[in-house]
Amino acid sequence: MGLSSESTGTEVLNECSGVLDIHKETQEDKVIALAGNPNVGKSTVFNSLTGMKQHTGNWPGKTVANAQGSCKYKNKNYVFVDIPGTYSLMANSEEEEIARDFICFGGQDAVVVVADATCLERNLNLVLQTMEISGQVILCVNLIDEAEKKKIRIKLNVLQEQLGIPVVGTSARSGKGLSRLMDAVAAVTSRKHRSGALQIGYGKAVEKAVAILQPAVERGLKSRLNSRWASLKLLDGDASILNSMKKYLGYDILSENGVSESLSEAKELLNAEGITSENFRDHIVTKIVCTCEKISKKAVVYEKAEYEERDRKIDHILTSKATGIPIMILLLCSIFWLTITGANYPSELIAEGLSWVGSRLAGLCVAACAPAWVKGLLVDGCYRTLAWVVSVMLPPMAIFFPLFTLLEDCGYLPRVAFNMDNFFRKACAHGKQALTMCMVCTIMQ
Ligand SMILES: Nc1nc2c(ncn2[C@@H]2O[C@H](COP(=O)(O)OP(=O)(O)OP(=O)(O)O)[C@@H](O)[C@H]2O)c(=O)[nH]1
Ligand SMILES: [Mg+2]
Repeated sequence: MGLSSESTGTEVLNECSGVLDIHKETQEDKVIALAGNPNVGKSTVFNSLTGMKQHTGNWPGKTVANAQGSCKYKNKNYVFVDIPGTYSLMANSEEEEIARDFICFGGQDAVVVVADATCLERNLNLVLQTMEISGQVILCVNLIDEAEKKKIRIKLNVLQEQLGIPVVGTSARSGKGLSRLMDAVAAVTSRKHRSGALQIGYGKAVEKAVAILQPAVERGLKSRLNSRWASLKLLDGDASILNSMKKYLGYDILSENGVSESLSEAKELLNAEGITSENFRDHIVTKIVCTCEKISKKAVVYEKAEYEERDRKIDHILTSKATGIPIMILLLCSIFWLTITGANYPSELIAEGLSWVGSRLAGLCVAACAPAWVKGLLVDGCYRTLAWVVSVMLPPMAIFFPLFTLLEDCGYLPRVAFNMDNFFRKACAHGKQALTMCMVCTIMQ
């Protein structure tokens, strides 16, 4: 679905105004958060299940705020919340903070993490981090059709065994696997406690530090957030999650009985083991990444290794500093040139045709002895203005949008966002905005 008033207009803002506002029809409704990396098909899953019209497209960062919609399955009502794409829960941007805060404090009954089957290893990072917060996680391995094209086979049963959570393969665009996903959602939300989910071990020193801190944190949190995960965040000194905790819990966890003292003791222990505030996060991230790699090695089969190799080479050419930016400038300039100059010819033809129709209409007015003001209002005013707008606006749109869609379908737009990110960051913006800018420039020209 493209940009439309339903997907981007005020209705969406109204739906998303309260980050944690969930509109349940009855108390029995189950709330399901849809999380995942950017551009993996979360909104496509959401739209297919709820019949809503969230904006979808082949570039990252379309969903920037939570949106919700409901779906009935086997006589039960589920409220799905489509949250912005995020690569990790160590929030680095506002959308990532929204995603993390919803997973932490949204009070959902389950989280469906949507992952891209063509690059599962990278996506597992978020899956593992989400599992650290919530005990009710389902993994939806989407884009299975794309993976099949690339000769990538995902052993879903191995993945399920390794992670210890339900894993479902889907091709959301064609609706394949979505009923199995709903079965998994129904099963997870109908049982209260589950065990067997993988828990990452961070090594002796960190585990000892967590053991010191966790009991005090557990008492302070009163079961409102996973205490092990919160303890790791306190050890990390993540200011953003501390602020969110204050905001959503309504109190400062550090001022709760014994938390600050235990935190100092745990940090002392870590320092003695050579883990400082500077390298703590690296230590954690390394463990998570290594676990993703291990699981991915067992669960993903590349049946055609050279396919991946070819993709990597193309990617390198399209995103490296030396070739990526010149190719991008050349490609975008060619599209703009085609749009601007190419549109002149059909514009002239349409203008001529409509002007011919205009003179016939004027003749008709004279033949019908219509007063001069009627001819002036209808033909010279309304018709000619409309004819001018159509002949000037229609051809560039008819050229630009198909070309832009072509770039979108072949996956070039995320590369443009990547190439532009550095420049946009210097202007306190984000590379993803390059795409909206391209569209605005063309509409304005
Ligand atoms: N081939 C294929 N394409 C899919 C599938 N699911 C989604 N897509 C396409 O993938 C692109 C991204 O889908 P979205 O639903 O916008 O992804 P998202 O995760 O919501 O993206 P953000 O909101 O930007 O994080 C769109 O072009 C979809 O049509 C699928 O199963 N197969
Ligand atoms: Mg989306």
